[in-house]
Amino acid sequence: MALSGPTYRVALMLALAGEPFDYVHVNMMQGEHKQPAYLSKQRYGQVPLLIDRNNGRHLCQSAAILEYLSDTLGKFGGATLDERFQAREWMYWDFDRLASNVYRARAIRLGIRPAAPEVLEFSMAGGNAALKVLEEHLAGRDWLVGEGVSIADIDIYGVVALAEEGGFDLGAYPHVLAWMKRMEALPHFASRTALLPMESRVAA
Ligand SMILES: N[C@@H](CCC(=O)N[C@@H](CS)C(=O)NCC(=O)O)C(=O)O
Repeated sequence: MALSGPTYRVALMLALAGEPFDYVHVNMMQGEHKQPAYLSKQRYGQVPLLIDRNNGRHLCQSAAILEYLSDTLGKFGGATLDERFQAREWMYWDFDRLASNVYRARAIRLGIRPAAPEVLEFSMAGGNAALKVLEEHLAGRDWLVGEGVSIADIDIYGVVALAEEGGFDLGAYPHVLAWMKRMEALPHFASRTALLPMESRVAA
C-alpha cells in the first residue's frame, strides 16, 4: 500500500539489494486486507506481505521480512554475529518506541486515523523521545551498527523518512539528518513514492 511505511522499508531493502520485485497494491480502503483470501496469506490482516516465488514462502512483519531478505540474499545483515544481534535490537526497539509513535502521529495528521488531541500529543512526545535516542547514537558514527549500512538502517529509515508528515521537526536532529543523506546517497536508493505506486506493478 503506497502510504505504508512498513511496506516502504521492504521495498527499499529490495531496491538497495538490486532485487527486482512485483508490487501488488492492496486496496485497504475497501478492506481487502481483512478478506479471507488475503488473511489466508497474511494472518495479521496487514501490509506488507512478501511472497518469495523462489520457494513459495509467505512472510509477514516488515522487520522479520528484512531479516529474511538479509539472510537469503546475504546482504545488509551486519559484518559479524554481534552486529547482527545489534541490528535486531534496533529493529525491536524501533517498533516499540519510534515507529509506533511516528506512524500513529502521521496517520492522525493525514486523517487516516482520527484520534483525540491527547493521543497526538502522546505520540509526538514518544516519537521525539525516540528520535533523541537515535540522534545521540548517531553522533560520531555513520551507521546504526558497525561500519556499513544494515537492515537496522533500512528499517529505521522507513520510519524517519515519514516523520515530517507526522509533524516532527527533523531540524532538531542534525545527526539523524546527516545519516538520512548517507542513506539517500546509496546506490539504488529510491523514495517511497518512487517505489510504491497506487496500483500494482510488475518487476522492471
Ligand atoms: N508491525 C507490522 C505493522 C504493519 C502495519 O501496521 N501495517 C498497516 C499499514 S501501514 C496495516 O496494515 N494496517 C491495517 C491493520 O493493522 O489492520 C509490520 O512492520 O509489518
